Amino acid sequence: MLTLYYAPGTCALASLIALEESGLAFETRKLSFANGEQRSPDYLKINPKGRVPALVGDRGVLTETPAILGFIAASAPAAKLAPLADPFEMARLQAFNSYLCSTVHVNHAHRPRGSRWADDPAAIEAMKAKVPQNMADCFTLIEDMLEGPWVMGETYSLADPYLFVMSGWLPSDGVDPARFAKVSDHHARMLQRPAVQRALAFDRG
Ligand SMILES: N[C@@H](CCC(=O)N[C@@H](CS)C(=O)NCC(=O)O)C(=O)O
Repeated sequence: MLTLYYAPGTCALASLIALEESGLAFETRKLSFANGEQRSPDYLKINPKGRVPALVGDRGVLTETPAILGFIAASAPAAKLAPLADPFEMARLQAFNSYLCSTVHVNHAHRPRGSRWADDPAAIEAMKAKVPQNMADCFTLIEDMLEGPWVMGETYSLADPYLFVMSGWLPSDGVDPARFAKVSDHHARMLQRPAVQRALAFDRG
């Protein structure tokens, strides 16, 4: 049995959707960021980074969304959530997810989590002011990359829930999603998927 450590409104939603899509048996543990549970001694024993998601299984703890998504896809080959047998396509998928993790998510975090990078309130405000531009630049690139209904083209993969989560942050980051027609279509298409609906019901529940 897998256990996903989760907090509502976070990037952990991508892993939750992936688990819902996979057919793997899993349970969830919700953390309250409002109560600082991600930094509680008990949770830090599971993930010393103090972040979600963390996925716990028989062999130990996995963190970092691209790694968790890759693990889920490889653990449920029948669900066809990644091009596991094609090294080049697999690398393309990982490149996309790595970009979301290392660049898009980090650009977003400069709005709610600027104190990670600076103590000076003026510097924190300056970082926040830059978020709409940085996010729009990222999504201009992503919009140009999208060539089909899904990130990988005709085939749904675990890049899709991850993009869905990041594009869902655009309004709160001061970017009008309507500027990106293909990204907006992708978001709407994702909302039709039962796995996404189940995950969102849990997120909001
Ligand atoms: N690189 C990590 C980032 C994880 C991360 O930053 N998660 C945020 C939620 S989106 C978090 O747990 N923040 C808690 C905090 O900063 O205290 C991943 O992709 O999984």
